[in-house]
Amino acid sequence: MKESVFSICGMCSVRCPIRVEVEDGIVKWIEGNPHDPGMAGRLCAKGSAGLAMEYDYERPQYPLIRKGKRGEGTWERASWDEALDYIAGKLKPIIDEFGGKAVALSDRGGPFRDIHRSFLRAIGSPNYFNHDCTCGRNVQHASISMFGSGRKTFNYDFKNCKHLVLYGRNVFESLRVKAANTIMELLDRGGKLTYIDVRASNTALKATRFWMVRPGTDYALDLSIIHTVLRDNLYDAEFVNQWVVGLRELESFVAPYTPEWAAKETGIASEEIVEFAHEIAQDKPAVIFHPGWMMARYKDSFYSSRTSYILNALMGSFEAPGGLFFQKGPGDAGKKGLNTLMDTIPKPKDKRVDGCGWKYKHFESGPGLLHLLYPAILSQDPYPVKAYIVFRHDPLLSLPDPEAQKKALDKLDLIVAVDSNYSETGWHADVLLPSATYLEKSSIIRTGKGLKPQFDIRRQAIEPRNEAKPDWWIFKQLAERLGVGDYFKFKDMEEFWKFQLEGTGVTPADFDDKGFVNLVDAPIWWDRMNDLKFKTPSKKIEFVSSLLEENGIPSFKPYESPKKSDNGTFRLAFGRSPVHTHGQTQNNPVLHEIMPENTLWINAGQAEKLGISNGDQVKVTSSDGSHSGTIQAKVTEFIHPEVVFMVHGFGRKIPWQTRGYNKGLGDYRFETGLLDVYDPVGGANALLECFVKVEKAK
Ligand SMILES: Nc1nc2c(c(=O)[nH]1)N[C@H]1C(S)=C(S)[C@@H](COP(=O)(O)OP(=O)(O)OC[C@H]3O[C@@H](n4cnc5c(=O)[nH]c(N)nc54)[C@H](O)[C@@H]3O)O[C@H]1N2
Ligand SMILES: Nc1nc2c(c(=O)[nH]1)N[C@H]1C(S)=C(S)[C@@H](COP(=O)(O)OP(=O)(O)OC[C@H]3O[C@@H](n4cnc5c(=O)[nH]c(N)nc54)[C@H](O)[C@@H]3O)O[C@H]1N2
Ligand code: SF4
Ligand SMILES: [Mo]
Repeated sequence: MKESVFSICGMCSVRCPIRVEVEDGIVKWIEGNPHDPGMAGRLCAKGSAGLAMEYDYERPQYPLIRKGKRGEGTWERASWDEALDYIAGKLKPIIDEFGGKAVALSDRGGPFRDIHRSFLRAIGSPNYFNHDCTCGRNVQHASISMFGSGRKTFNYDFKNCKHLVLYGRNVFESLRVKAANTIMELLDRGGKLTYIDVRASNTALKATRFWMVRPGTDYALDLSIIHTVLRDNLYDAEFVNQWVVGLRELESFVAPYTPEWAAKETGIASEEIVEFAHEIAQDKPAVIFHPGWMMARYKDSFYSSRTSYILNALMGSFEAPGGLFFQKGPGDAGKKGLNTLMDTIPKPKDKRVDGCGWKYKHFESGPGLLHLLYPAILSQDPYPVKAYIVFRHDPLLSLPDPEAQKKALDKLDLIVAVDSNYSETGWHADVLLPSATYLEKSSIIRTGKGLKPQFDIRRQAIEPRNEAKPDWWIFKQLAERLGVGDYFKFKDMEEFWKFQLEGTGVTPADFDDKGFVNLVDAPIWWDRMNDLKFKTPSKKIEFVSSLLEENGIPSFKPYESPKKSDNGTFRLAFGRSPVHTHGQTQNNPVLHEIMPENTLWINAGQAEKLGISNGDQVKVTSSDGSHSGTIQAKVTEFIHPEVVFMVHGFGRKIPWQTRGYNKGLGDYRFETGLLDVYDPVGGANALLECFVKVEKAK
């Protein structure tokens, strides 16, 4: 029998809408949801490789309980009852003696969190974490400091944009299918793209203007652009007068940061900076400075992230066609939102173990900061944490310095991993539970915010293969075993959807035709001069931030030049390949074939000094000498001399993944000593404060 199922891709965290064709219980075809104009049937390579992932036998098939030492890879197959009883048997005495707060859980964030977060809440733990300390935290906190709400308050109207400015936001390789398509259209109709990176990525090749900056100097560049915009009166005065607090303070702060000064720091000619400032002023307000992620991985990236938001405000781009728009939810459409399980469970009274929200008032408490869990485990301050559940997250690969992490993790009585692949963290866990893949499970309904808010659905396409189980089932089972099953009364996802949709006027059957339900017909735009909803105390955009000032933190931070490197020592930069997702696809049969290993990009001049030719094997050593490995050199003019680059996620060490095993090098393994190096104001791990030695391999 043939079936067509609307669902949501799970090959990366973008979660694009898809249509899946199933014949006699086997997936035959996956494509972008044709009813969604942004997708129109299109999918990226990773999304298409969902088929290869699904039918790969080198992924967890049944529950495993560790027998040998942690990480050694000696496992015993268990039934679900055995595995769940084992976990509950360990968690119960921990909760009895130390309270629910002694259990921490981390995940990948995103829209499908209600059930496992409810589980954590039900056992009385405030210690929920996600991946964001390694991703968007500095930008998140920069946004909160200026607008009173996080980075996802806004989205980008690429469709009408006249000039898009990207700092290492490699849109054509680090993909979001819809955004990449719309930005291609922007270029086709003559819109401008200014791209700033330390190397020429594929996005640089398509850009109108490419600036190869010295690593870590985006802040200097932005300060000089702001300087020029204010000096030459290029900003949207009407918008700024209406909505901005702190313009005068900004003006005096940027006074010394001239384009001539910035040219020396960044390597970008001062005339080009001035020309650029005048160009964007002509295109305003249809200008977007995308704060991205990659200017946010240094020790002071919080402040550079703020400058990109400041530039958007100076251009008056908020709620202007072609600029940044407020993402509207069901409430803004006059509709009721989804019910959540979390709301039915009392909030734990204990404070977070990482200090977020109380010891560090400027850090949002929501997902906290995972890197602060490790010192708390070691010191037992403010209280002991004894168990860690890691769900759809691989911290040993995504946070710096796996060996340093293991020192803390090994103090725990229990580590449980729930994953649909073998992850580095799962391999080091005590129990590894095989999670159903996105094709094998239904997920909770998600709210899609935007100009036209909607609800969308991930529907199960096929039965789980082997013994995998959907995550909602796993957490419900654990809750029942721990005596809090009353909160999880739903029998299956169908029943949970009904609970979510109660009172909204929408039913699960409404998703049958297209996989989503629009809550409005026309896009919702607010009046940008009179009706913007900033959540700061002043209800304005706070260049001078009340949140920061109240916590004794300056709103503007003087520029400090990043550390220079030479003589065979380089800053190690990393990024994505369009055909891989972090560390989870290196063993995918198809994606492995397309890109089996990574290379080390090195500047041609530097390579010559070191006697390295294109294609040579080179030895890379971490700054403390504790880790090294060899990799093929890619010698190119198109990378800044102070930096070397490798695609993230390779160098996997799980022998059961025979294709990806030991192929290429893992950037994260070179980030030694960086687990506790983070931006003190933004909170994110300073992944780019990493230096390595490079030499020709013997
Ligand atoms: N050195 C270095 N570190 C980095 C980065 C870098 O480029 N270099 N990138 C950073 C960034 S931006 C991010 S976002 C983080 C990402 O770090 P992570 O969030 O850890 O990475 P992901 O690859 O998204 O996936 C985590 C795990 O989810 C599993 N998974 C996938 N689908 C499912 C599912 O349906 N169910 C379950 N249970 N599990 C599933 C995958 O197999 C994988 O093991 O890493 C950060 N860390
Ligand atoms: N194919 C694919 N797409 C993805 C993902 C994936 O795993 N695979 N992951 C998704 C996730 S979680 C995220 S967060 C996004 C990340 O999306 P991006 O941030 O756009 O992508 P990255 O590839 O991590 O990094 C982009 C660039 O930053 C540059 N860079 C390094 N240092 C500097 C600097 O000092 N200044 C500037 N201006 N640039 C610098 C690097 O050279 C690199 O080219 O991608 C998402 N999309
Ligand atoms: S970007 Fe590609 S892999 Fe990620 S969700 Fe979309 S289609 Fe899937
Ligand atoms: Mo990310």
